[in-house]
Amino acid sequence: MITMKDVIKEGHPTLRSVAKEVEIPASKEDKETLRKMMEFLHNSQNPETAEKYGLRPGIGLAAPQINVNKRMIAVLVNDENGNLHEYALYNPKIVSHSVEMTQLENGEGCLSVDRDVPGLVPRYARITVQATSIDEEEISIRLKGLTAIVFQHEIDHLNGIMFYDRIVENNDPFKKSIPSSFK
Ligand code: 4LI
Ligand code: NI
Repeated sequence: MITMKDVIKEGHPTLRSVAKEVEIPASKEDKETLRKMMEFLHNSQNPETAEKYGLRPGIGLAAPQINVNKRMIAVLVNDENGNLHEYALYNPKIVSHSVEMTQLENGEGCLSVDRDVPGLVPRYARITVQATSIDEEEISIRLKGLTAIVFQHEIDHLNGIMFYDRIVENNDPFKKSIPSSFK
């Protein structure tokens, strides 16, 4: 199973490189890696397993964060409306997005960053993502709010981008934002 010692931290060159496309059909190894990434998110959100293995809670994980330089992400999030979104994907791509932007009111955290980085991260309010699911179905999904933010954060990892690269000082304080009470 994946634990925090498998999660590489800022400064590691893999976090700054562009990850490679996964060839479909995926190898058994790639599928197993993706399955373990989703298992990590479940374990990290379960108080018992998180405590037992010392896991920091996360709602998204990208393969480069475990030093696998391939385009795979896992997202497990209970959104601000209480709906569960569980996605394990190969080669996710944002194919369209809103003009409207949003942000997490309390900023973003990352399992690869062991410090609090203050500041707001502007994100598209709505995105459409095309990808191959872990079951190898071509999917197209429309996402908004917190789920859309997590996807953008994870897809950024596939392109060597960290959330703090996008922090802006002059942010519109009246912009609609996602409150920190989403859990
Ligand atoms: C416990 C059990 C306050 C500070 C509020 C915690 C189960 C920050 C928010 C969680 C912040 C769960 C989260 C992300 C933020 C902050 C990620 C708690 C886990 C909130 C997820 C990828 C950014 C995602 C909302 C610096 C590890 N997650 N909080 N950002 N939660 N969590 N991100 N921001 N300020 N990061 O971190 O998984 S997108 Cl589910
Ligand atoms: Ni991250």
